[in-house]
Amino acid sequence: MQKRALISVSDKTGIVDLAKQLVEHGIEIISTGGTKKAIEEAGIKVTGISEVTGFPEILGGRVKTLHPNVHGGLLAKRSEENHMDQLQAQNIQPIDFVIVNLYPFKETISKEDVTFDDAIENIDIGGPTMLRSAAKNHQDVTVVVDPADYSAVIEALSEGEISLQLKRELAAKVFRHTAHYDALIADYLTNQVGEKFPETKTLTYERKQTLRYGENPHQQAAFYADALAESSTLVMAKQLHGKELSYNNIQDADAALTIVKDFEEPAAVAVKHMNPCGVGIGKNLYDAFTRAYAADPVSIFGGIIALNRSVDEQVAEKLSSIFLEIVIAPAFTDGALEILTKKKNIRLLEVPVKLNEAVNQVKTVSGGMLIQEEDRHEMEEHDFKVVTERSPSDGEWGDLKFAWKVIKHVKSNAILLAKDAQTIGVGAGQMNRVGAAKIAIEQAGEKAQDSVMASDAFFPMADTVEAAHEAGIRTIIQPGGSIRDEDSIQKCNEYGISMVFTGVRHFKH
Ligand code: 93A
Repeated sequence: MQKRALISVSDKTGIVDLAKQLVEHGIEIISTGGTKKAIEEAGIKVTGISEVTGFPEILGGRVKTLHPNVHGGLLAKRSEENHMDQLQAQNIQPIDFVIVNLYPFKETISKEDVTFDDAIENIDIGGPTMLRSAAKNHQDVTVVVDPADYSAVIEALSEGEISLQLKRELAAKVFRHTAHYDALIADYLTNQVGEKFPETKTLTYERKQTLRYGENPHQQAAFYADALAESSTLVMAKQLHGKELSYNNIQDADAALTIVKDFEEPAAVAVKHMNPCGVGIGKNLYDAFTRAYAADPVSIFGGIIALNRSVDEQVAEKLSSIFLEIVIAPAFTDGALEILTKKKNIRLLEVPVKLNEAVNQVKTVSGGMLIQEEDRHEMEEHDFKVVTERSPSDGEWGDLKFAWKVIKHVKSNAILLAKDAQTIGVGAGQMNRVGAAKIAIEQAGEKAQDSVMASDAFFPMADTVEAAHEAGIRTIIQPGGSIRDEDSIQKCNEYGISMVFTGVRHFKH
């Protein structure tokens, strides 16, 4: 029987070549309007879809292939006599190949000036329907959704027959593709009607990169991007220089970017193993980075740096004097690039540093996942409550608020010391609070004197105040809310320490 291929594609890449090869194998081509035109222009004979359906394309193309003559031809099982008899009775011919790619929905909604009507018009109905019919009946129909697979199909044809294995792989790809396509539409419409996380979120991720390995070389890994990610997110960052990002790089870079986004004033953040090891703010970027560096000149080695202003030559010189894995910034001047790209191994990422919409954080647990909004809590002035006899000085208030901003990015249990717009000690990820305090104090050394202390959660007992006092710390910020709060307040009063309660905690596990 005459074999037939239905070709209907929005992305016409490689389609003429494919059609030519199919014709050479004696296959008849059937096409929809635009596709037919493109193939005919190359001098290849094409049967119009209307000749198959006996129906014109109507509603401006909304209905062109949605017809039993098409879907009967796709869904009939060739091995089932009854199916074939019915085709014959209705004068329907089987279709053996389907080559379809869909209306460019994602490209359309990614345009800045997209209208709602444009988006809706780019929801493909007939295309996915053909793809799904053909994929369901892949035993008898070869279905190709990805132009990258054209050559494999032609090669198989030339060798005689398309194996069931290949047909099944192509069918699986189709269902992955249409599932993703629909999820994207669902996400878009959900956003449009303002229904938000968490009940309505469909998770629409696309593989961005297969990674060389995961956290360790014996773990396989890949990097997926939210299909609707905003331009200010890490997945959208442009890499200007350096080797491919690794799994650990991506996590650390994201941590650094997330912290630096919290600041409006010039800020610099150094991250190691997902925790900030130095954060500084200043009157300009150089000033801010100098502080972030001075915060912990040891840990910054091999670190990841995020900055919220354009990197100039002066900052670049300073950066290039240290061994760094990654520098992230909204821009680099030409002079800065010239300096930094002399270093072969440094990775430079350019991404707009601005607050994007709250991101949903996804974490897997065995057999499932957890999803939550990012911790974006911001304090109002009147939410800070002084609970001690002493009040912080003006200078201390500045450092307290700075420390409170940074602490929410430190893994719990977390204690952070700050002085003069820079972190000076970070105790992260400890199993008890006083342990975290001891680490932060030890790291700060003499600088702990007259610094401020922030704690991500309340003090279960007064031992952390005790440790603060011994180090010469003059003021503390913490959520409060422990049944033993009074013990800590009393101790502070005894030592002349001021303490501020925020009423909000910032666990980060
Ligand atoms: O508007 S549709 O949803 N209705 C249809 O019946 C239909 N059939 C194919 N879109 C339909 N298509 C799509 O048209 C295909 O998925 C393909 O993307 C596009 C090709 O149109 P043309 O050949 O006119 O360029």
